Amino acid sequence: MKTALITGINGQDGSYLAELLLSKNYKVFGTIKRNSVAETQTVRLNSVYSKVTLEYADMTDIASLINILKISRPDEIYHLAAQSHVQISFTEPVYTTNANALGTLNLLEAVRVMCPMAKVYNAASSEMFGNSVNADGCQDEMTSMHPVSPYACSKVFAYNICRNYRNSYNMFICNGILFNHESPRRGTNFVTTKIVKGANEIYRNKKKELRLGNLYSRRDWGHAKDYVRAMYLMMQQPEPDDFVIATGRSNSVLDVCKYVFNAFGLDHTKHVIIDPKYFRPEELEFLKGSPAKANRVLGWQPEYTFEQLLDELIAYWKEQ
Ligand code: G4F
Repeated sequence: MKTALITGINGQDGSYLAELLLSKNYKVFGTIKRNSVAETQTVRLNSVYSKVTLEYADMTDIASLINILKISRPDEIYHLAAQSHVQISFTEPVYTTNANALGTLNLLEAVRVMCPMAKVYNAASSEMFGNSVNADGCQDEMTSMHPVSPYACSKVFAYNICRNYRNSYNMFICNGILFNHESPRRGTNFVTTKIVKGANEIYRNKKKELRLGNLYSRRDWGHAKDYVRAMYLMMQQPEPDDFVIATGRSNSVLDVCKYVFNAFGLDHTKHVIIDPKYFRPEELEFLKGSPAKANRVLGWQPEYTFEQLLDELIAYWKEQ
């Protein structure tokens, strides 16, 4: 039986990954960050709560990381914990950098000293590319990185320090450069869920409008379930490497609005209001990933289309 440790197990990806690893007979440990409302912290883990071992840990506190490594003795570490909201990273740039950049270094140092044979997956991000795009209109593993937010800068540091530790200490560390991925477990302040939840409230006459920021930015949206499968596959390779995980399709925020409002029988032009409050000081305009390397090396393909993903979100929020 293999043992896995998931940092940030109570997030969207952590919860799906825990389910996947348990189905493969792993013993699963996970870290959660203490917050003042403990009751709601583990709702995403309802289906696996009794089967995983949870410990408080904080990426900014290396002692807590040493503690969980000592308790769990993992074969595989999936490092997902982060301050993951791009706009909030402009409001809390120092915390974001401490948690995401130095937090990753804390983990690598703890692993290097305590269990250097453990494999490490690092949650890198398509945000790292900023507005750089290849001539073919995609981003891939070779695309240069020009981050445009404190979040993205912190992820570039984490990505690079992972490569540095891999090369310097011969550790098994891979970076998953994941493009946007969503699900019914996505937080309500990310745009897909905000739109579906908002349209549902308008449909039920609870609200009249939905206030959004930039409708013209484009993202490559996939389903979190497909993306955690890619994380697992990376960790089963003979050699550590970095992989872009994406669908190869780009849609605008406006496309999401049109599809979702239409599914509720609503006209988005009557309800969506542009509110500068949600504009970012610097915006990443266009993401479209090329998953060619992941297709070729990992045999990974997404199972959900953009429309199937939105249909699942709509069905979920209609039930709430
Ligand atoms: O849903 P978002 O907040 O996701 P964003 O910023 O692309 O980041 C997500 O994906 C990254 C991978 O590419 C992850 F690394 C990161 O952790 C996170 O999971 O925003 C998507 C787009 C942006 O262009 C934003 O400006 O939607 C635009 N948008 C327009 N109105 C809005 C809103 N975003 C949010 N959150 N809220 C709005 O009202």
